[in-house]
Amino acid sequence: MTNKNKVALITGATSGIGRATAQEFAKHGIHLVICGRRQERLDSLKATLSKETEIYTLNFDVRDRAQTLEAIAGLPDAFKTIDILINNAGNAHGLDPIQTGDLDDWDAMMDINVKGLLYVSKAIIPGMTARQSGHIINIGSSAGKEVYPNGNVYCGSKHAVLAITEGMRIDLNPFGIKVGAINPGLVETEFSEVRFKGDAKADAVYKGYKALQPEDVADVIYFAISRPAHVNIADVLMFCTAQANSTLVKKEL
Ligand code: NDP
Ligand code: 8X3
Repeated sequence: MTNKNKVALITGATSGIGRATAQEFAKHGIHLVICGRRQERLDSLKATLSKETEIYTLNFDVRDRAQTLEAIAGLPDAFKTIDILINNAGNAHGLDPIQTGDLDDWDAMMDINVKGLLYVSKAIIPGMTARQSGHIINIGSSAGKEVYPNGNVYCGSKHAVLAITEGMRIDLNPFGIKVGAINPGLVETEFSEVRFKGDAKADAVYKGYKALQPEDVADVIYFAISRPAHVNIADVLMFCTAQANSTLVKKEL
């Protein structure tokens, strides 16, 4: 199915999976609303991708409900009709046992990964239901299917993303809106730098094996949005070959 000239809004487009998805979508002529908090990165991505498609940047923090709703409501006419929503913004904050976990980390993960995804969706779904068309892809995680040691709250936030995805698919079914989740395992992005707050521990996470690259996930996202109208990719779990599950990764050190 051609998506040329459709409009996609991608949260977390300043880095990693979101940026790779913007790059992939641009190749196919999809018009893009790229979102994030780091304006200089949005500007530089816009400068590059404008050679291929129409780009609009939106700077907001998904934790801020009013800012999120206002930013999306204020989109110019050419970008207002969102056909495809990629709910990708999110991160892990910390990797601590529940008894010593940091409350600010917990707030960040629940506020960004769960509530932020809901705020963005709330701003966009009414347009989709009115038009009786649309496609929403939520970026979950293998951590949404399996809990691992010290993953407690991050895993909880991603389990919530999967439950919300299923709820969206049920409630939006009468409107013909597609909803699905793409759930990667380890992907080499800035994810671990954020999780470990710049600590050197982050360097070890992707050493000794070939992790998924953000482009690998973007490929699958594009595959999902380019199926025929009657096909909905509801749920994908993807790992790099070296990873068998959340705790078993074959490393050569
Ligand atoms: P990155 O850290 O590379 O990218 C995270 C993106 O989220 C950035 O663009 C960042 O933009 C945005 N973001 C973070 N917090 C906020 C906020 N408060 N408001 C708005 N935007 C925000 O990580 P990934 O690309 O790896 O992560 C993308 C998604 O993929 C996340 O949902 C993550 O949980 C999921 N995932 C990642 C895996 C991995 O191993 N890397 C595996 C499975 C799932 P900015 O800072 O500019 O606001
Ligand atoms: C990111 C993958 O294994 O670090 O969601 O939780 S993991």
